[in-house]
Amino acid sequence: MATYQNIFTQVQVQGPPEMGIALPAGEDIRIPFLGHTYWLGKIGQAQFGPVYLGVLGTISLVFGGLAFLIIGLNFWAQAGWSPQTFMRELFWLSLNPPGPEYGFSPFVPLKEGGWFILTGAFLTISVLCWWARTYRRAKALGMGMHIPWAFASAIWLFLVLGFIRPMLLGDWSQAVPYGIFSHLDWTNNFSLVYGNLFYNPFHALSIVFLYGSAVLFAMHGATILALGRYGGEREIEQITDRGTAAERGALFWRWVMGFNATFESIHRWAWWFAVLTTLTGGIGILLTGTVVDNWYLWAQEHYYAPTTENYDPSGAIGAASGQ
Ligand code: 07D
Repeated sequence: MATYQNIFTQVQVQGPPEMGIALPAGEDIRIPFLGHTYWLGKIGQAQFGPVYLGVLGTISLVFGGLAFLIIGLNFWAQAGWSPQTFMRELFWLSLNPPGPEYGFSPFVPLKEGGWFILTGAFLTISVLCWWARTYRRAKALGMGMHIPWAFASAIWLFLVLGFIRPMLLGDWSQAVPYGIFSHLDWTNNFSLVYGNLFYNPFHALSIVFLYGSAVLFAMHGATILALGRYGGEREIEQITDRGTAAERGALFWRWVMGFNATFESIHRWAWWFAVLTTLTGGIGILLTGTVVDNWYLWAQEHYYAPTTENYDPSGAIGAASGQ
């Protein structure tokens, strides 16, 4: 019976659910939410469950659900409790932070931004409990801590945007609103107010890692799929073998670009690129308005944005100096 499945697998085997390793008595609080679906099997494992929810998972879902509910009810109130208006205006509705007159006070009337603070607190509890859950489940399974630390990097950016930076500036109104278009407008506005975020080197780094992650993921995903006919998806087993899918993949990249990542190191490349996207991003946002007020002026001071002295759209200066 085939143990490994990939996108080319045409046969779906169904049997009694695979329960995974046995857990010590008293610790087995997995919810027997179990079954098989044909369509899940098309994109991954056909079996779903059992789900290990536990205390942290339950707290996380409750607080995440409350945050979602508060946002939804605020939207609904803004729509005058009309379902039609709610649906029509959904993308424009927004739960906004308190105005600057409230500073960073935790005591703000609910309708003036208090709901926003409460939502942020609940969402943060939810995200942090989910993080602790990834940590504890990874430990329980004897895994490395790569997933929790990567997730922590994303949470770092989330906290910088919604809590740490507003706290440092003593101003809730700096936080990102909860709304579809409103958070897009916030993002655009942030860039404009602080002199064009493109000139923030950490935003640039973050983009490098974001785009780099996409490229690495595409390269690696494509390589493994292309090696599927040789069992390439059995990645780790193949690291040291010669004449295998792994060796063909390595050879391909060495032939094409003179260098190949190993089957192990490609995952380190991908992990670091993904983690550095939000790590550098958080640094960039934290510096904005705290250390640097205008990235364009900052770039002029550091000789990589044109100043009135060296701005020369005609190219005449370069031509005169023989460049
Ligand atoms: C946001 C944080 C982790 C999220 C977590 C999830 C829940 C669910 C549930 C509500 C994604 C928690 C939430 C569990 C919620 C309920 C119920 C990760 C996040 C833990 N930019 N830009 C980036 C590009 C421009 C601006 C990053 C490109 C303009 C601002 C990235 C372009 C302007 C910020 C990036 C471009 C501008 C960013 C995000 C091109 C105006 C940020 C990385 C080609 C539009 C953020 C340093 C990421 C950042 C950010 C890319 C242009 C503004 C690299 C490609 C010039 C204000 N931009 N950007 O992974 O980190 O986010 O900046 O034009 O804050 Mg930018």
